[in-house]
Amino acid sequence: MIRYFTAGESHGPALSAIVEGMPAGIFVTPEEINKQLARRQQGHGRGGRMKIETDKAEILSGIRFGKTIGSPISMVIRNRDWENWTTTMSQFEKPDKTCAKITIPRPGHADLAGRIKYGFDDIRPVIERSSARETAARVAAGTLSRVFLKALGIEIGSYISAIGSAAESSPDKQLALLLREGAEAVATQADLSPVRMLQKTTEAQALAAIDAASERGDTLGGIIEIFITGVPPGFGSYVQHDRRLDAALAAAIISIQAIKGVEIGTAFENAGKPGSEVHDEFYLSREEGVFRKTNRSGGLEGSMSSGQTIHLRAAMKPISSLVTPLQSFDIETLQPTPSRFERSDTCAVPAAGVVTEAVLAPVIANALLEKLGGDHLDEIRQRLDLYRENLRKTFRA
Ligand code: EPS
Repeated sequence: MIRYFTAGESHGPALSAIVEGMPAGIFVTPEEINKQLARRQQGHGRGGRMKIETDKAEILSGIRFGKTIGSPISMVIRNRDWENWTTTMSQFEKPDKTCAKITIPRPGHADLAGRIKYGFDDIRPVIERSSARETAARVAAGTLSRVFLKALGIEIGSYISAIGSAAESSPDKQLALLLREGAEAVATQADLSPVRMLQKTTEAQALAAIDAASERGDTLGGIIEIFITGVPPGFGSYVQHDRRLDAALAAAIISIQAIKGVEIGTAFENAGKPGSEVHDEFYLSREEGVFRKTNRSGGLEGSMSSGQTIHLRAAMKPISSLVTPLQSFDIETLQPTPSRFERSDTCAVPAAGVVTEAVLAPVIANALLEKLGGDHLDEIRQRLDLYRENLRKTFRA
């Protein structure tokens, strides 16, 4: 069972992650982790922090001669910005008079609920840990599972289908062709766009929308399309609530900062249609065995993988730190006051797509380990090859 924890404040010395339960024998390079961290920093509409940081992971344990050894893997991502925050975020010195308390919560962020929960008289500690900065550590941690899955022919990729009102007309044949290569082909193609979109017309509309939002001191959210290819049928289980794969996948996505909606396949569209226009009917052929001509279920049936491409959709709310203030109040004076601006992004939807890929990898890796077990990549690969071989012989017309 793969588990991970992250630690670190946005403006503290560093972020860190500990990943427990990775099987042994997986080839890991800092370059692969740093490639994913670099992907997370991209995107038109990212804020000033991305000009300060060049996120890189320092691996401190769990790897020998380039391969995992089954023990916990710990990593650190230094915050270059820390040198500008050593007073405000001092660990042991007492706050000096230059360290102004934050007493005006940002509507939409963790500020007010966090202050109430912990009873702080200064909202700074809430801002620091609730920041989307933490997702850098999650990308580092999730990349280990991503590499493990890739070695077994399972790939994860995403692209952005909407930013603000700029939304693609419908997934076109380009997406189908990319998915035939594997989900990473979708991510690679999306990465060529400054907003990680596949359609040039939608990209142009999104770039204009982001610039217009920035001009008026506003922010934008959007929709992320996530795909997982190569997952055989039968991962997850319907027998207990905490073994349902769709629930675990949805929970991982919803746990990302600013993600407020998750959809499996075209669930909300399906909800408005009769079953006869929704359920993916079964067909048989000698070459493919059982196949379907549609995938409205998003590759998940009865909370198990169906063997089709897993397709999830995520809705990201517009970032909560606006240059143009919203109505707020001062928690000390209880006087109405405009919200304060905390440096941020105009739009971080492209980056959030990279984060969704990283947080889903451990979920799929755990579903694979639950189904097949194993402590070393070679042992697990043998078991998966046998499972796939048996599937190839099943339901052959
Ligand atoms: C982010 C780091 C943060 C924010 C942003 C994303 O850095 P800083 O607070 O120093 O500017 O820019 O965080 C948010 C959008 C948020 O709402 O918390 C990052 O590394 O992704």
